[in-house]
Amino acid sequence: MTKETIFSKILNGEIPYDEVYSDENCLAFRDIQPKAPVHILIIPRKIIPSLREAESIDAELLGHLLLVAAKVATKEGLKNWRTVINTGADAGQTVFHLHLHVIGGRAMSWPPG
Ligand code: DGP
Repeated sequence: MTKETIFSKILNGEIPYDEVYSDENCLAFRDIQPKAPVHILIIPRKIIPSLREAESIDAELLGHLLLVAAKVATKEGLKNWRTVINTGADAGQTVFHLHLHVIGGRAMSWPPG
């Protein structure tokens, strides 16, 4: 069963977004609430609510998303960046369509809050 989210609406062209990269498997666009000078979201076109629901059949897709993260970060001129996947509400996930954050353009601390 697929559940509609704000990201499926973006994929369906129902709401506007600032595209950074697109291919047949994923879409990358700028986060509407950026936490750093560069904050890009990468989402698979396949609806997977979170990493928890990803399956072995998704292995190639998940690897592709990581390679796209590196591609868009490099395209943005970043040499250092953070790639984040929040999984579950307590981890900070608010949109239940699997997505990678690519965050960069400033120094970051560790651990995250
Ligand atoms: P997370 O908290 O990991 O589920 O990240 C969801 C991110 O999605 C959050 O940083 C804000 C962003 N976001 C929410 N709604 C929209 C939207 O309509 N457009 C864009 N571009 N980003 C959105």
